[in-house]
Amino acid sequence: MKKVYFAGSIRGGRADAALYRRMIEFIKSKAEVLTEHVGDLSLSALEGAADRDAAIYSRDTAWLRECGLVIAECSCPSHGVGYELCFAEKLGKPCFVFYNSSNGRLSAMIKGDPYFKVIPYENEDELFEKLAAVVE
Ligand code: 6IA
Repeated sequence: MKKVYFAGSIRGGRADAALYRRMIEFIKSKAEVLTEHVGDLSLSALEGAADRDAAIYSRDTAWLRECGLVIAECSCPSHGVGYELCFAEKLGKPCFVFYNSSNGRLSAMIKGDPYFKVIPYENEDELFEKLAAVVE
């Protein structure tokens, strides 16, 4: 079974958390998701203790090494997701970057990097159709 690292904004803002959860549930019907907590609606976006952040960094980078591919939802800008994409690129992991082209703004540093498979969508039907093509 494919192992998916799903990336979505946490401290960058939780406006799309319910969408992340729907995407994660969908991916889980076809693959293993290592980062289910990204879709946890109760996850706090508050600053955490430095030692906790160090543990998160070390666990997430281990999962990035372990995964077979990265799926990122980038409509809500996030430093962490940008970092994860760059880290995954350096590891040679396939990276699929979704963003809502009607109301999202994607950084030129992601949109302009030919390594990333950038997948714009305008509504959820289109998003899930395109997501199915990635995980099938
Ligand atoms: O900069 P951001 O926080 O928006 O970065 C979000 C990305 O970093 C996600 O794709 C996660 O994989 C990773 N990440 C950030 N925070 C966490 C976390 N707990 N647990 C796991 N992965 C994380 C944060 C809890 C804290 C806010 C108290």
